[in-house]
Amino acid sequence: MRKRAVLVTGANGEVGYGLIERFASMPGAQDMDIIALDLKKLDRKLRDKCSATIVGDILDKDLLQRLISEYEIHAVYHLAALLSTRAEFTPDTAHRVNVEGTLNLLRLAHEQAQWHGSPVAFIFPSSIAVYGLPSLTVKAEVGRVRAYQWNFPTTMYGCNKSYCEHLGRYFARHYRQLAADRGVTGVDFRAVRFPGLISAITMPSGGTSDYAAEMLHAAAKGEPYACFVSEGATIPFMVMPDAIKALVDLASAPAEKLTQRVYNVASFSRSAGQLRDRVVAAFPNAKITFEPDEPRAAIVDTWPAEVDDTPARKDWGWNPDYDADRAFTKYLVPQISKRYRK
Ligand code: AKB
Repeated sequence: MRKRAVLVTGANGEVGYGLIERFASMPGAQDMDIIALDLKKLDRKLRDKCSATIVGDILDKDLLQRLISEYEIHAVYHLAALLSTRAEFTPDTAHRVNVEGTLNLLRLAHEQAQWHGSPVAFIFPSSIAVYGLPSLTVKAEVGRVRAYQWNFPTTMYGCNKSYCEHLGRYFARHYRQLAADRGVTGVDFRAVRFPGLISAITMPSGGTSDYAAEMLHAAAKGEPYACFVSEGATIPFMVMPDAIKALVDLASAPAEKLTQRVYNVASFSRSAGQLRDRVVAAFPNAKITFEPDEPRAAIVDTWPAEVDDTPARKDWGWNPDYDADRAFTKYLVPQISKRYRK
């Protein structure tokens, strides 16, 4: 008999790296096959934690069909995506990867559910990029934004994530609604809207919130850093351990507890200047300047300064382990210092 499998796409990315590490340490890990799929060969440190590491494209339908034939997939963590800055340079490719790739995975989840007869959890990282505030004045006025407010994305990535949230709801409740043999859709779609994520272990690439991590890693390496947003640019952030916690906690929440399929999750909001102050406090020789790249900075200005994550706290007990103080003192600074210690 085939073991129950969890498929992680974008496994070599920042979130994938942390998620596979977490899966491997969970009780019962040996009872679950971890299938890691990425365009690039999986990092050596992760390969031995996975039952299968597949170098492939989520746009390759033949590959996905082979996964359906070989594994009994009960959960999909679909992390593969082109992030907001990279997506602006290649919007058509971003649409294909971020939307058509997601559609392919939703179809895979539906087909798997039909084969083994139980729901397939489809865990999806959406983003604060789905929001679009029209000006800094409005951004200052609106304060903590709720999930249904200001859903006017200003980037291809934000449009992609917003549409994929709707696709997930569609597959969870309406897919094949006119078919004679409809059956159950079987796709248990659940999403969190991530803020800017900061990892001490990996470096981000292609995001517009990357300046926080770039600043910190540069300081730890003793390299100068020119920040591409202004000192006052403020958005919510979260360190990677809390991002992994959010995905795993949402996935394990009883379905009857959930009143939504898409949730805001928050940890701490800080301006780029406040982040600089914390970085300099930890690395006094850090050379951090502010040289705004106006178009990229303007994207960050459309994202909310804070989001309201009350529904996640009420429905499935969301509660971050790291506020700003603990993020720097207990995770970022000690881990990054160890990473770059000469
Ligand atoms: C990005 O900057 O594109 C991402 C995000 C905010 O979702 N980190």
